[in-house]
Amino acid sequence: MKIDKVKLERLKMPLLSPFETSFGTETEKEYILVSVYGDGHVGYAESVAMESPAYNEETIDTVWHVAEQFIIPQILKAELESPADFSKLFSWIRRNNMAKSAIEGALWDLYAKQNGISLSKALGGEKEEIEVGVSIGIEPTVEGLLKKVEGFLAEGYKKIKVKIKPGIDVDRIKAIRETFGYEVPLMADANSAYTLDDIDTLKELDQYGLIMIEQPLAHDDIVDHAKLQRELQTPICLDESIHSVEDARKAIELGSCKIINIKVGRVGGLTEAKKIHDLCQSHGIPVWCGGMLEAGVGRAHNIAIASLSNFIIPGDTSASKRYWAEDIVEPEVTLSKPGTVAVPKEAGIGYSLVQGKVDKYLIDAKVYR
Ligand code: OSB
Ligand code: MG
Repeated sequence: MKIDKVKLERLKMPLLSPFETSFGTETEKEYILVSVYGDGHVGYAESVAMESPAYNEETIDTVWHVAEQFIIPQILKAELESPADFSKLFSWIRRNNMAKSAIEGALWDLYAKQNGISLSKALGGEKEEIEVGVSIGIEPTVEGLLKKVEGFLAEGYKKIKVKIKPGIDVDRIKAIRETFGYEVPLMADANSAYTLDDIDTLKELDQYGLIMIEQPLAHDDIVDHAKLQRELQTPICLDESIHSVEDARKAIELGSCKIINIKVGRVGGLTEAKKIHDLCQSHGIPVWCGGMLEAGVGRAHNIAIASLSNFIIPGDTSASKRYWAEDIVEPEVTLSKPGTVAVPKEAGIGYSLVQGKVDKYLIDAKVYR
């Protein structure tokens, strides 16, 4: 693969409604769209880094910096056989996984297009459709939360994930169970908001038959999570703590979790995501694909990776209209039937960019040759 040109574009899109987590509230989404050009094709990817380093240490600006100064110059000179070689080439760069993933993902799309196969197929995906759920932020009121849950259940979403934080937790989960029953596939995501001192609250949550509790403890912990898992019936799922297949191996060995949320950006790219998928599969650990409020290009990548066979639990890849008045891709991401997204068969990510919409939300751009 010879790369002729790389383009970084910074977009800012308003969210339909604010999204609150234990670490902050988003009202609009800024992100970097990456285009890599080679052999007459263009590969796309979306960086999932946010404006502030609250979910992890990266930001939109650090991704731009690391991509511009270190990754793109080397990629323009390199002769890659396949995007699977990317991680070896850039193992000298410590972490900066979202920066790596943004470029690697675009190379995967380009590679699939050059070979006339879907990104799903290029990655070894087997499913023709994936089951999806929806992530709901911390709503100002219980009533507001119940309304949202009702609407998403009506759309057929196969998993309801609710954000929690200390003081806004048991009441929310209890209200959902009392209103909609125990059949609803329900989980909570704490985004690292608790410590082992909160064990009583976490044990209380244990009564509600949650499919899992996601990242209850510190973002960089796997030891306390192992202690907590021994005290809980509910499976713990790790998100923030897992940055690599090595992290996953250690967490599984320690018993820190029974489920892993794979986010391609957090782990440095599709190649590493697939390695984590394979490792978990060999240990009987189910995985699912998380989200970072992606627009269409990021969602397309999530759909492709979630087509691998051990993505057993519905992911957070809800339809475009969950967050956006209009998406920048065509077709928009929609549910092919309730709670289900069809995996595109077209070459690459299987979604096209609508240039007029990219331009509408564009706030910065730069081309590298
Ligand atoms: O922890 O999964 C998370 C959004 C931003 C940062 C972290 C997380 C999330 C979500 C939203 O839960 C998932 C989505 O709908 O994209
Ligand atoms: Mg999470």
